[in-house]
Amino acid sequence: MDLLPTPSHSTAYAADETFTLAPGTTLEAGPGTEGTARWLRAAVGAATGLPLPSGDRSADGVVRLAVDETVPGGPEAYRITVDPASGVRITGAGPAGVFWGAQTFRQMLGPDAFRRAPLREQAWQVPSGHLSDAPRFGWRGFMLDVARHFMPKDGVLRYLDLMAAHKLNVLHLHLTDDQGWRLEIRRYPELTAKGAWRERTKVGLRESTLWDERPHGGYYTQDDIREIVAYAAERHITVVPEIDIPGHSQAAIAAYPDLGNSDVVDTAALPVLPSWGVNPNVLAPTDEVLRFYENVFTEVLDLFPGKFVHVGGDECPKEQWRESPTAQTRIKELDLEDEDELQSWIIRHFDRWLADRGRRLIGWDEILEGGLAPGAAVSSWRGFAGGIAAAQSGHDVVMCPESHVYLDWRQSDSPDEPVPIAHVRTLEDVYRFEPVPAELTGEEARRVIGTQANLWTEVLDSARVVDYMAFPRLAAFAEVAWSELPAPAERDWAGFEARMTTHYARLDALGVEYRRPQGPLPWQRRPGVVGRPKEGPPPIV
Ligand code: TNX
Repeated sequence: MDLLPTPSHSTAYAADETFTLAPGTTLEAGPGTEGTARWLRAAVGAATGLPLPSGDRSADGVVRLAVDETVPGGPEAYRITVDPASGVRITGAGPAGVFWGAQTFRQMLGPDAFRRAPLREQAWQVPSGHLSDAPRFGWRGFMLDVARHFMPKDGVLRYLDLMAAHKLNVLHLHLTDDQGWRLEIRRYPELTAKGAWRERTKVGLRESTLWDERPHGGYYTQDDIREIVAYAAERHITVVPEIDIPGHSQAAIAAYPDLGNSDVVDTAALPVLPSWGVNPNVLAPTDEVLRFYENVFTEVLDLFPGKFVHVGGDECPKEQWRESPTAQTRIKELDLEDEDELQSWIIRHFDRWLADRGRRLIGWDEILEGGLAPGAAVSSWRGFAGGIAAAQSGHDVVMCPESHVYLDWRQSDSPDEPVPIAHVRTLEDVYRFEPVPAELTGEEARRVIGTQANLWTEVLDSARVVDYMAFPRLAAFAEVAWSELPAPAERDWAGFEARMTTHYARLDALGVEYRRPQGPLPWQRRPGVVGRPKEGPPPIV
């Protein structure tokens, strides 16, 4: 069946006995499984042309969905039993488990079950037997940077479907950055009127002299976000919004110049940034700026019901604060040691502010500098060190080291890779990624609540290029996040590659423009666009 991610527990199938779905096959949806029943009718129904009407008995067999809390392995665990005569039973420990079971069931039906209409008359068969499965991690994340290049709403919904097919359950949306603000905030309309648009765009990275002279931009209205969040929830995916502070904020400053360090630079002259890199124009550490962002986060909380809110915190150069009389006065008033503590003071402020509202702060590992806010969780991106330190001091960690799961890094050392940046990270490298470092033991290791693959889009200017960089590596990542795999060196890479043959057929049926094993197709190359390839193995910080 070539399931991907591979089930964590047992599978036992009889090769020669199958259950065949037929026009009379009914769907019986127990309490708590209504959402999965809707998904099955919409997705599997479309692919097979079978109506799957409601009913608990049928001569053509029944697909039964049920929640049973005694299924071991946590709320996302599930079991599937297929009997040649009576049909299919998908039992989840909770509603999410039923949904992941339905995803497995679609894989069992074959790659054509991933299309949106039947190709021809065919027998929809699943092998009889029993399967039991549960995820290794509760946070199986994918971060999409919609700030550098905007991805219209439809593209995000499509990615939610792709995530669901891979049993990924957290979509981290990087909504704001120097190059664009992508979320409608009612109270501050200029954030999108001005901050969502840039005049032109650097094509390639620093050394590049090429520009795309077309304006670029776009944003999600609050209704778009409600739709995205609801679509995700129906698929048991949580959307974690990121509003990046106090660095990576030039788009906000371009919209509201008082947010910047106007005693150091002429913030009124700052555009939405058309190029890339770590940027000195950061927020001013004033009460007005805190109030502004409290108001922004108030609307964010209203839109995103999930527990975690990401406040960024990465790459905040401190030069302007060092020069700014306002910032220096603040440091003295608060009796702080230095500018790092000033950043930490801002993050702590929002940690408390979010906690008071029943939420939890998560930020990039720089939030460890100058003292980590109590209760905060850390996205460990500069290697594993930040995550290890955070876990050892009792903070929750999402492991997403750039050295392993930054999907904007090039996939081979061929000059044909479109915009070859950073180090080579192959499909096999991702497959051999281990999110829990050996240094962590017992209680500390349990602080690693999950893992995430991050896709930054400086050089990914369309959904087609996003597909190319995300896939197939996101499939390998999904297996790392879901399945109980042996230590990296012992992982069955050949077996994974063999299963990928079937999985490529699923991705083809889904219309994903993944990178082929033999490399980019001619139209996927971008000759002349300058990247920043780096030699040697990636740094393990
Ligand atoms: C670092 S990861 C960044 C991003 C860039 C990325 C490019 C992180 C928190 N900051 O702003 O897009 O590298 O790989």
